[in-house]
Amino acid sequence: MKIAFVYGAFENLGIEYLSAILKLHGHSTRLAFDPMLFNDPFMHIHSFSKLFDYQKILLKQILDYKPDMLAFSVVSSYYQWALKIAQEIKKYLPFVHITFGGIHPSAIPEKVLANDCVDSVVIGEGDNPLLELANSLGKGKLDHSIKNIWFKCDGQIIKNPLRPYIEELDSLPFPDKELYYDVIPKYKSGYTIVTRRGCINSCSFCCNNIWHMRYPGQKKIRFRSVDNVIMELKDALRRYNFKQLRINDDLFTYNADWLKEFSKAYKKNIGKPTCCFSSPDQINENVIRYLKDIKCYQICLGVQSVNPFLRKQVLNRGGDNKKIKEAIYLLRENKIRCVVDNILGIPGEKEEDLLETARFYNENRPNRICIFWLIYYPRTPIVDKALKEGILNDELIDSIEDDPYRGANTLQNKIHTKNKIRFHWLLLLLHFIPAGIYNSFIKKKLYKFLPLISPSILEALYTMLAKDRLDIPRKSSYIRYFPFMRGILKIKFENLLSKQEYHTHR
Ligand code: B12
Repeated sequence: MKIAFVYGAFENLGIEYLSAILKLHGHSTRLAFDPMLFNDPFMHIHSFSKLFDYQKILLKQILDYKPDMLAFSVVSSYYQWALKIAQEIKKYLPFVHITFGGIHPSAIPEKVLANDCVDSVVIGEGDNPLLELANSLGKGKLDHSIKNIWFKCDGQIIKNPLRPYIEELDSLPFPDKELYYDVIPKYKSGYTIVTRRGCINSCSFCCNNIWHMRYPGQKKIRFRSVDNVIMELKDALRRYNFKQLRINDDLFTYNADWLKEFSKAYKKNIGKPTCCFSSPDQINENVIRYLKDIKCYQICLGVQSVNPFLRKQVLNRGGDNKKIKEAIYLLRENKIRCVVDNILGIPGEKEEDLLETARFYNENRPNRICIFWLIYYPRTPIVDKALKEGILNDELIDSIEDDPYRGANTLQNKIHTKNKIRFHWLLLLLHFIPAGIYNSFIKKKLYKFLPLISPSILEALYTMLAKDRLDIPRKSSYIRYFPFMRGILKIKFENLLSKQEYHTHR
């Protein structure tokens, strides 16, 4: 069977795992990659995104490959994009099987399957279900009883139950990196890995809640063995000689015993700089020692809010401000860059809470403050909270399920009040203004004069250009710009020329 995975902008480990298991069982796979230039959640410039629009090229690539199955990995932000491609493909290849998997379809399978262009939806961990689907299609007779998959059959929806989680993560083949590197060779320099699946926390805005809901009573987190992770990394080092390692685990520092064993083995066998995600309450002297051993140059801490009420009661997160402060100082002392993630637009958040955030960071100054506007992802607990408080209504929930990202992070949004954009600017300005001046800026309420347009372009430029920030993992997503900009313009120019030639010949 020929299977084309369809995704955009970023490297996707989920797809790499799925491709690996399919290849291991004799299927062939290909990545249909849309670079989504100027059109991803970190940088959106409408006119530029139109100029570098890739959809027609992508469609042609898919049609040229002549796949037997199209597999879409769908995060909520790409749901509409995925539907559009699937609809177009169905016009040319009406019998190709199109399946949607990943977090968005796992949250709202009924809605996703209601689209004519979607033949099946895979819920939860997709490795074995997708393999069984490919095998069954390969035999020419679709098996409608595959666990984790919902199908449409004679006007009915077949809702198969989920199988348990894969207990032995070591039994999985290593992710198929070639799938991505064939398309974007530059991604080789930053190797991406997960050492576990799942997360122990249940933050109200986070999609890990979807997994907890789909797999009730099962372990929230499963670990690969240290040996297995090191084996993958040794192999990767030999093949790609990567320059740095990006660890995608939601809470990498969780489980100090595992971390201790890993750091020792990593130091001995791999020794490349790393970056990872964690939370302030996880950071202590011990953990720092292990992070130093794995040459961690940057850690991204989920703070989300420095207001204790919002953090605990609304976001369902632990930790206190003392701990956040300590984490920032400990990291600074040990020369590990500290990036803090914060959410703007939390239900119940007041102007004073935002000023408190600005004052807190002005005092403690982490290396980088990242701001994410709260996006209500389908079926996360914070949606229910917002519904109860009248922030959302049924109609808005419907629109969120169709396209949460467009609605929430832009100026046209109906959910967040526009004046909060000024606080986004205010927190961004902290990187450019000395502490004293910044303080009077707040005191004199000068932030009221900040513009009401999104600072995302400045943020992107800052990420790309500031020298000491060159290593931010996010920056890796900008690697794709140059080769694809050139490629797209070349194709568009050639098309234009061939059209002109056509006209003159006539
Ligand atoms: C690393 C990471 C990133 C990276 C790379 C993202 C990427 N691949 O596109 C970076 C830093 C760039 C990033 C950016 C963002 N991210 Co992010 N990210 C993650 C993180 C922490 C890990 C992803 C990962 O590697 N997982 C490991 C793999 C093995 O698991 P998996 O992807 O879930 O895949 C399995 C199943 O889902 C399923 N599956 C997946 N796809 C498919 C497809 C088919 C056909 C099948 C059958 C099965 C299947 O099978 C896979 C194997 O078992 C996740 C949280 C998480 N734990 O998943 C958030 C997460 C994916 N990100 C999230 C968000 C919101 C974002 C941003 C929008 C941030 C922002 N607010 O601006 C951006 C934009 C991302 C985008 N693509 O649109 C959300 C998505 C929520 C949603 N409903 O869409 C998540 C779930 C975190 C959360 N808050 O809940 N992110």
